[in-house]
Amino acid sequence: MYLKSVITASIVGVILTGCSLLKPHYSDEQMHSYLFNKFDSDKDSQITEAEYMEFIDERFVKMDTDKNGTISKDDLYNSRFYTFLPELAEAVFRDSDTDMDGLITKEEMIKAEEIRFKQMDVNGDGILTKEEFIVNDMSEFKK
Ligand SMILES: [Ca+2]
Ligand SMILES: [Ca+2]
Ligand SMILES: [Ca+2]
Repeated sequence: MYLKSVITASIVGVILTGCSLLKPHYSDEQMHSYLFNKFDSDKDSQITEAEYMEFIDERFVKMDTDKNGTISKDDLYNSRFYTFLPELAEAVFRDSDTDMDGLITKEEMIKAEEIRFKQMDVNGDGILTKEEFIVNDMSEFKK
C-alpha cells in the first residue's frame, strides 16, 4: 500500500516535470539571450539592421501559418512563437497592427519593426548591442 502511493507520487512527479518541459518558462534574462542569439545570425554579439530585418522576415513567414500573406489572430495562436512566448507574441501583434484591423500585413510589420529597431538603437549607429537590445521592456509593449 505504502509502496503503491510512492510509485503513484513519482508518476505524478514525472508527468508534472514533463509538462514544464513542454512549456518552458524563461526568465527575462534567458529570454533576452535566447532572442539576441536568434537575431544575431553571424554570432558577433551585435545585431545589424540587416540581421534584424532578416529575422523579422523569417518570423513573418513562420507566423503566417496559413500562408496567405497576412497574419491573423488565428495565425498568431497557431504559431510556434505564440506557443513558446505568448505574452511577447501578443505584444508584437498589438504593436505591429498599426491600423488595428486585426491583421498584420508584411508592410505593417516591417514598418513597426524598423521603428522598434531605431528606438532600441540609442546611439544611432545602426547596430544593436546586447545592452541596447530590449525584449519586453518598451513602453508601448506594457499594456
Ligand atoms: Ca551580428
Ligand atoms: Ca495568414
Ligand atoms: Ca493591420
